[in-house]
Amino acid sequence: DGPKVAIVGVTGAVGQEFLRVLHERDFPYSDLVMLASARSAGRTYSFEGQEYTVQALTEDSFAGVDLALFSAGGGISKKFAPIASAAGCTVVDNSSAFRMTEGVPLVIPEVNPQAMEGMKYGKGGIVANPNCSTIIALMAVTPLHRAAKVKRMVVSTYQAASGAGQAAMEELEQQTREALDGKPITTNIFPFQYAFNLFSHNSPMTDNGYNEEEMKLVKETRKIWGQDDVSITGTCIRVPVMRAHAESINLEFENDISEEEALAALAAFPGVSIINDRAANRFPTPLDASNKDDVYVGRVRRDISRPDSKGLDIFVCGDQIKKGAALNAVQVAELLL
Ligand code: 2RA
Repeated sequence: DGPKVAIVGVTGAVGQEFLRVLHERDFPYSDLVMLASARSAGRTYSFEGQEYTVQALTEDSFAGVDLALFSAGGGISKKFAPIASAAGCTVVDNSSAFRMTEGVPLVIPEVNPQAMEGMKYGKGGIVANPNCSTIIALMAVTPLHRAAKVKRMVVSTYQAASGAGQAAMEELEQQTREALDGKPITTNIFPFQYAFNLFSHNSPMTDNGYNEEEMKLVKETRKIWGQDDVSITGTCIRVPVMRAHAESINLEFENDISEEEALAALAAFPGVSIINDRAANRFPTPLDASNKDDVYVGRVRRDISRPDSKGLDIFVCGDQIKKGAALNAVQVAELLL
């Protein structure tokens, strides 16, 4: 029978999505262990007809566990993923803790499964789940990259509240009600109004004027594609949308690529759906992508700012909690079976 699976951070938005995705994909676990902070220990969840009691995460939590899905923040991963790995438990880590660590594969299963070749559950090791905005961008851009080799990528993201956690989603809803009722706006998560507003991504600023979210796009793309010479820049923005990110992407290629070739490459790529109806002016929206597995791509058009056929503009929407986190991690776990 299958692996004994631990979920670290089970009470969070992604932790809860892990359960939904494990069920949807009929993941063949033999047993489940639900781990969270001491504060959450004792809470119970019923899952697939079984009652589970959340246990406090400790150094001994991984004895006999074959596979652990982590989504409890970088600090918890940094401390406990190596302990789990040393205990023979293979870790799929959704945090940023090990994404750029030499020797730790950073994997989107449809893009670079070969990076985790030979890894199996129960044998220890860590696989890093990329950042959500990276996953969503690369699900759309990789088929185009394979068709005509991306030379430069410019990404503008419109990121959902879910990326900032359950509390941010709740605050967005509360503020929207307050704004509509003309009541004072509650600002606990962000220092300004989020409802009917948008702002530069809340990740820390770095010394080159880019925030960490933008630098993740740059660094993770190069590692996942195994290509350091691709030029990448981005602007990440938080927008008042609940759980799906949208991204506007401009691409420059080494080789020619037509709109038809681009659409054919996208249509052939697993995990990508196309909404590109110019006649109806109908293209992907975050609500099309919410709670769906696929990443949705549209607005595929030749970049008219170039004199050649080496430029495209596209627009992408993907569910941040699902393909941006929990689904991708469970698909990685399926490669460990
Ligand atoms: C965000 N990428 O959307 C983060 C979530 N991991 O803020």
